Amino acid sequence: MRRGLGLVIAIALAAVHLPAGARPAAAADSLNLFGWSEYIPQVVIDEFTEESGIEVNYEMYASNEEMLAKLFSGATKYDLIQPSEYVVEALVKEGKLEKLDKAKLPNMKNIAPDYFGLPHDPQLDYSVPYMSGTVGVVINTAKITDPVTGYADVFQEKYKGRIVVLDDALEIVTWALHVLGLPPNDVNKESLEKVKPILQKWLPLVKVYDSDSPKTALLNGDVDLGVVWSGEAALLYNEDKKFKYVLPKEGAHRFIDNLSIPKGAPNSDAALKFIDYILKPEVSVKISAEFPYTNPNAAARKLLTPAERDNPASYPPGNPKLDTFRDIGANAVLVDKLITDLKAQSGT
Ligand code: SPD
Repeated sequence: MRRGLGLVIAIALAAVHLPAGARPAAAADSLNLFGWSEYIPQVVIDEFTEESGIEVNYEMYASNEEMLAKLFSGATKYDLIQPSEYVVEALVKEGKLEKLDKAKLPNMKNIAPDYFGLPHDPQLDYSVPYMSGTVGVVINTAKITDPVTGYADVFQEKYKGRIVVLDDALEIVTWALHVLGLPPNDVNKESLEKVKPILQKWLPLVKVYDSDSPKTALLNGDVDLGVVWSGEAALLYNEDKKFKYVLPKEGAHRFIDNLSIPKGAPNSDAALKFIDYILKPEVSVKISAEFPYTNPNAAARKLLTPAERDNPASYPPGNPKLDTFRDIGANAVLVDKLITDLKAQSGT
């Protein structure tokens, strides 16, 4: 294993407490799916099982790093994972993903052309886009009346204890990079030194860290603004139009979460069947209905309701062209350490 990903995995492993003993081997007609929380509707899984006879064991995670740690611990042999683009890039480099048998994925024709040719997997040989999205600012406009147009507006002393943010070290670091006018992939020892004083001011203002369901603290009124996944903001907007989503003026990025088969997956055929199943437009729209991220399936997009298509968090007006994260190799360890240390210092 090369140094970059090896270190990422090492840091991730150190953070995870594994259950004693490995799990029993999966039955032949089963699928061990390891995906993001709040992302794959149960109805989609149930209907897949009904149609295919394949039982799905679904485990969830809240960050790419958590997923990598469990994947490489070997405690469970996963058949299907849901890595973001920069993790696909790292896993491909390391030879850790199965090449997809496209003959078994006829519904790949539904993927929109702009998801091809991207640096992490230009021909989609190892990954199939599941959903994409942005990370931005959400504001409860019934409570916050001053304009909030970016990160610097969120992290103000007057909002101390009223802020929710994603519990994701890389995300947080890139927000401070943007404020400094640095590109989000410019992550190294020097740039981390530069963002440190900014983050030292920001983190003590945060009330809630939540990557699973940051909308909950906003809906409950525990906080009034935050920096969250676009799909979470879209759900808030559906609930109440007082929740406004803004792409930060300092800069934002687009993420693409994918389905990929880890090397040596015991049930890779079942995994391919699941991928092709969710690529059916009538299935894909069910995912959009429950988790309104940006749907990369062009055929499914045609089936969205006008309200779904007009949700500004799911489909930002003007369709801004945003960069995606790249694999930052061993610098991921520095990112993790910086945020862990700063959180400890700030008592959050
Ligand atoms: N609840 C699903 C959230 C998925 C967010 N994935 C984005 C990763 C960005 N680095």
